[in-house]
Amino acid sequence: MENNNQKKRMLSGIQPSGDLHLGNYLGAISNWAARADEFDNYYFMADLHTITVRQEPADLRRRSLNQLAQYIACGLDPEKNVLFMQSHVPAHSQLAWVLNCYTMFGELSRMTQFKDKSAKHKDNINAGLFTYPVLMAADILLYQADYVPVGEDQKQHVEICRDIATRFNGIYGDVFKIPEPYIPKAGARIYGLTTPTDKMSKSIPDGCIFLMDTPDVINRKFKRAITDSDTVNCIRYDKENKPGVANLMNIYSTLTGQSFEQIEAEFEGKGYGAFKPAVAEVVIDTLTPIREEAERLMKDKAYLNSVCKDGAERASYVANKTLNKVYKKVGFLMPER
Ligand code: ATP
Ligand code: LTN
Repeated sequence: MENNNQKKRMLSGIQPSGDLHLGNYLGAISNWAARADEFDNYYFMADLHTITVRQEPADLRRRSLNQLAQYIACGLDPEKNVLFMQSHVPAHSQLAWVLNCYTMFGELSRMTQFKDKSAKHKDNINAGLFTYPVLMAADILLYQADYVPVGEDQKQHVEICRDIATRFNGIYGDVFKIPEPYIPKAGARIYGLTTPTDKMSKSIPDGCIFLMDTPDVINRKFKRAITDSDTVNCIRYDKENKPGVANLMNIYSTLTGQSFEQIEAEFEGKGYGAFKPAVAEVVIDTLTPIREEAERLMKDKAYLNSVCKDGAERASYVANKTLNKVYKKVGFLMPER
């Protein structure tokens, strides 16, 4: 379980299956960037996971590189974080195969994401969609990660990873570090602006604020945000009866650091007409510098490619050490050198 560095290790990834949005930023990426000095950090584009749903190859390639530019623009400095493409480190696929043989059909059948995605993509319920959590476990365990910073919806995947690692360690000794999910207190689940009881997701673009949205688009989306189903036009945190307002308050609170009580006091006597533009404004203030920096980086393909190359080398070094250990433990004959 080597990690000679004294710092604890953080690792996470996002699928380049669409453009990054405010949910990804508040639930995941902003927490990665905020902790860069404290931890030893590995972040990747989960492109292998992305093909569990059919993709247009040219789009996938473009989005993978754009996502890297957006990671950097969100504050992930490639000097302080190992940034890489999952498919550039073959050990991910190699360990996933081994772990497939230590994961049970029953436990994979219970995964919420599998149930949701197979309901959504009825014509393509492929084996990759089913074994998605095993590849994710390989991603995490290869790096002996201590913490996996993700939004709440990914907690179940980190839990099955812990179960697989514990099972494997039970047979072969301490091969894998058992990771912990690292879920932010604020922003763990941002809901869609037009569907405030479902998580904000790229699949409902009208209610989703993308990192690359311009101020005009952001203003328009907030203007159309659903506020509540009762008729009382006041700013009060009531998740049950006013989920739309609660979601806007959560976004505002996460970005400004104000508590719900402070927000209620600030908007006392004012209605949604004042609150919605105020939320839009703090979102625009946060996202504008990110968008501008990402646009600049997206034009510099040579730089992005050099970050990928360096990241893949540094990641492979760590990943291959774990993979070799696993290969020895399970009894594979090591090739003569
Ligand atoms: P999909 O639309 O396919 O479900 P997504 O856009 O929700 O995807 P993922 O790739 O599933 O994004 O998630 C990437 C990371 O962002 C994960 O750590 C996830 O927990 C986090 N995340 C995604 N959506 C939200 C959200 N609405 N609120 C908080 N965190 C989120
Ligand atoms: N399933 C994750 C993406 C992901 C991931 C990982 C996250 C793939 N491998 C390893 C953390 C650690 C999602 O965000 N949808």
